[in-house]
Amino acid sequence: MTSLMLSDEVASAVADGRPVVALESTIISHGLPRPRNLAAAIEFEEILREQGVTPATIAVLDGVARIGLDAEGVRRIADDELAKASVRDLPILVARGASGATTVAATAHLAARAGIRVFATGGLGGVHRGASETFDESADLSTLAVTPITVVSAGVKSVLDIAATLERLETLSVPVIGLGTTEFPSFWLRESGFTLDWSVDSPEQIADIMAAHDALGHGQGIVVANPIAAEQAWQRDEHDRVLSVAFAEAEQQQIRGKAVTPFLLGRIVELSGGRSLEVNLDLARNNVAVAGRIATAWAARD
Ligand code: PSU
Ligand code: MN
Repeated sequence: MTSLMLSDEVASAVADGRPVVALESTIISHGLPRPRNLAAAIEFEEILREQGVTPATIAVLDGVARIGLDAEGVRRIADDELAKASVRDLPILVARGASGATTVAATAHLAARAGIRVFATGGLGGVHRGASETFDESADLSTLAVTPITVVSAGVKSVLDIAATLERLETLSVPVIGLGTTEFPSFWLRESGFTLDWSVDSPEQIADIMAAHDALGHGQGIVVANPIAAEQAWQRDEHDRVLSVAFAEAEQQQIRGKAVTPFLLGRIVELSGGRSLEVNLDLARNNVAVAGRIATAWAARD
């Protein structure tokens, strides 16, 4: 049974030690609206190719975990109604011959299995507000505790509990390193109010840390926090206004449990007149570009 398959392009890049960056499919299937999502998926790959980096977009298609998609595969993650797949869903999809869009957790797991060391996403999953009662914490965190991959993100959305997310990453011994910042970013904004212990200025320094991490026998992931450029960030007062309206509506309409985040995210795009989506696309592009530079620095070490 072929359960995991690398595209020819990704297989040869990994075998030759050339730079490769993994890309997730849940952000395409569930995180961005159609038809912008297909354009974004194609653009993310293009940003990497322009740097001489091989993109490896990951998804489960017809029971095969695919590392590197062809054009039809990319179209499917954007257009088809794919289930959101985290790590625990992978064996079920494979055994049934089914398809799914992989979360950060599932993408990181599969990428690491394929020998890929760098991964770009938009925002990480984390600890949800109210998690002390609901126990709702993304498997992104527990997976990064056991998966040796460097994930570039713009932090986590302010709809999550950022303080608790950072505490959990500390407990799980996952390093969080600011790139050009000493503050953990909050997705649409450069700031969150939470200071990071470590900050570097260059992709080469991240590659140095990855090498030291390996030399020490560490098997965790590394989170690189890459804030959106100041001129691209959402205006703070608009961000605060939209989020407070969205939270108030969720409360009034008694939205509960797993329905809360999709409700909030949908309302945030509507209430901002699409501005939050433009910021989302910009920060994702930036993360892909930075991941490409880290993968290039990493490949240059050998
Ligand atoms: N955060 C975002 N956009 C996203 C996601 C998170 O800003 O699209 C997606 C990612 O795929 C992430 C997943 O891995 O949501 C986390 O979902 P959960 O909380 O159900 O683990
Ligand atoms: Mn959850």
